[in-house]
Amino acid sequence: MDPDKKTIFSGIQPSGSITLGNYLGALKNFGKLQDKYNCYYCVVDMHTLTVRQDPQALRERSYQLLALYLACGLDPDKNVLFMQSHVSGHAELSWILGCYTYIGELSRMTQFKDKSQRHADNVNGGLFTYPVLMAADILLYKTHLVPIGVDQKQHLELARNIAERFNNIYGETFVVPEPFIPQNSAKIMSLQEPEKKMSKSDTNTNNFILLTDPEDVIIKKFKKAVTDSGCEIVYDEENKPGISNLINIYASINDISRDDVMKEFEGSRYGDFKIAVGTSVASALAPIQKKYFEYIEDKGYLNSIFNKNAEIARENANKTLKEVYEKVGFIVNR
Ligand code: ATP
Ligand code: LTN
Repeated sequence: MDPDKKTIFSGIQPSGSITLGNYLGALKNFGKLQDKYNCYYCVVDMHTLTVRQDPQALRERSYQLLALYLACGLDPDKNVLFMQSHVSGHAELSWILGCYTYIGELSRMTQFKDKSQRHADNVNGGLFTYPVLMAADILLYKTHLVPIGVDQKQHLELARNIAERFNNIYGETFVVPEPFIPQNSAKIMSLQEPEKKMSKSDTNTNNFILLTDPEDVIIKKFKKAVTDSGCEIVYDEENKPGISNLINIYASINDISRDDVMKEFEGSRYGDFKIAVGTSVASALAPIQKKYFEYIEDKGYLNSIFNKNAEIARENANKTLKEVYEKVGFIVNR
């Protein structure tokens, strides 16, 4: 770790197949930051247990996520790519931070309210304290910047509040992290129901594009995407959520602005625009898919990355934990 560089931490749950929303909202940005910052990108497996998981599928999806990190261009020598459960410090710090978090704060989290409605038969303690574990992930590495989609902003604000509260009591300990949220792709919406977020746990497969979807499936899903009345390709989130979402996707996948997209497609028909979006997405994903299918075959290599990086993460996590243990008054024996 270069002491002159600031630190980045982000995590994705291996709770399903990764969507275009995860890619444009988070993953695509990760690679851009690897030269300027010390970067930790975590497979946050412990978070997934807040919803029931099939053990074998969870293990497989954890490898798949690492293979995707690599396929998206994250260099394993420049980024600490690791599994949350390999570093016990995440759970240890989470316990401590939980004692500095109020039930009122956790009750206000919209993801908790949303997921406890969707999984009403399993509203467990982990689902409620989920944001504390997320705060521990981030604060453990004295993170400056957290690349996330806009749906995670509320959790990040809570992490900031916890860090400030702890620092006020015990003196400067944690860095108070800032969110890093992309402009055009902070919230990619569902293709069939553009008023809700594209989500990998959606039951309707036409709502999302998976990073591993073949080209014909991608184009078919975009052709079927719900658009709005009217015929102009203009950005208007409120009155034209479907077209606005497609404009965001096209802008973000091609690294251009919304205005550029509107200029390019001035006078075009919805149908032609949808095909152009599908083609752009498919061609951007093709090289990622090729690499992904190579990496996923090589479990030995994936395990070697997990093992090497768990050690690096552990070493840095331990430094923070030791400092925290001392500050709260434990007899340190680590
Ligand atoms: P689920 O859909 O099962 O609730 P998720 O995809 O929202 O899961 P994660 O896998 O943990 O949750 O998300 C990883 C990252 O992707 C987070 O930074 C999140 O903000 C971002 N993200 C998720 N969905 C979108 C989306 N539709 N648009 C932009 N960013 C997203
Ligand atoms: N809560 C996030 C995943 C997550 C995360 C993190 C993101 C867990 N720990 C730390 C950024 C930093 C989610 O559900 N998308």
